[in-house]
Amino acid sequence: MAEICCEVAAGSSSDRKGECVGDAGSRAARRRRMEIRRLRVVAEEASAKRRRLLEGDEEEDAVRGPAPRYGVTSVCGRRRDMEDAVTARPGFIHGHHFFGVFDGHGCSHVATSCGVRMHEIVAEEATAAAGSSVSDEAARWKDVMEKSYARMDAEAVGSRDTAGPAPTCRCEMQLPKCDHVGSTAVVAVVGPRHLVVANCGDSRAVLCSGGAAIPLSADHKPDRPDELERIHAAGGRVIFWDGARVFGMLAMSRAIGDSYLKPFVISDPEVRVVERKDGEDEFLILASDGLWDVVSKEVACKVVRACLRHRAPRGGERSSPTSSLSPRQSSGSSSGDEEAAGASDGAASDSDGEGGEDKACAEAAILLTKLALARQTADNVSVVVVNLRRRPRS
Ligand SMILES: [Mn+2]
Ligand SMILES: [Zn+2]
Repeated sequence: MAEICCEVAAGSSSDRKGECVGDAGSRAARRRRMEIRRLRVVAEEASAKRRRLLEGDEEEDAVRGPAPRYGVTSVCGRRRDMEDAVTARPGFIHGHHFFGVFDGHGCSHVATSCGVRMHEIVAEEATAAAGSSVSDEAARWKDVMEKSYARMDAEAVGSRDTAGPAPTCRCEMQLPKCDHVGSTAVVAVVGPRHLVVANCGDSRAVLCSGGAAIPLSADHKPDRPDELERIHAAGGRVIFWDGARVFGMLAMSRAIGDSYLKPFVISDPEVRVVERKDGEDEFLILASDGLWDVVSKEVACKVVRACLRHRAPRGGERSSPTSSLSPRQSSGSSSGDEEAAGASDGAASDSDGEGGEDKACAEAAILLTKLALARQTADNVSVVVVNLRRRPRS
């Protein structure tokens, strides 16, 4: 990893920068700067507290603690264009926390729209659903997510027709009809009792619980048997052209946007609602395929566990989070890691306070990203790590 030159740029609220510069043996191509955008999140606590998703708030308050600790990275990597977007909004509705990874294709603007809008839409739909007669929380969240994805898709497709700030994106050059643009969307809502994961496309959510790496999403690939059947039933075809692609074009069977491939490519999410298991649940990882193409969920969970373990207890001695990696993976990376960690000092709020952004989780996300880059991922890499261990109430 030492040969990777990466720049860790803190979020807009901070102008700190850190750099880990590769050794002299670096190839020019690898010297390309990789921006790690650490997204500083402003919790919208004030407005969120006024909203109520669930009934029986007093009871719910008993299991609500501070926002979970989390860390986020999103890097361009070896790609020419950055088309991923990520979102973290602790407290986006009362007692619930939103995380999302959006991996764009064709251009970045649909992923960017998802990053800006999805949590707002989900908050609106969840708030509206709070008054509904559906008592089953899993069914209610499924409905909320389905409505939210449909609205997000309509906005993404419709936004090209509406007036707005002049987009500066690449697909502007493909006008008049630029409908060959879309994005994956994997979204996690962490509630007091449940984890809700909605997915459309091939980004993934993995839960580490009881020492096991548990997938909470299943990729929408055109050759997945049920997806293939659905596409055929709609009159579509899947052609193998550098992998299975809908009409030989898109390598996924569901996405936000991509109106040119409707109704074969749909935006309906698959939704999983799982109960939280305190004592077993460790953390949640959301990431784009730039990570999962080169890092298995088991290895990813090992890396994150090592980072979180070495961070606890707070203020204690900490060894390198890379120490449990194989020599090849960790060789030469320690100085870079220290600088990356140092660079995050200003932006991360450590583990205390209400904020939720956390150094250990940020380190875990950065380390996973570096591992993907070291393993020659050809894609953008975006990673969100959410620590599911509850903090004691202050
Ligand atoms: Mn990707
Ligand atoms: Zn665009």
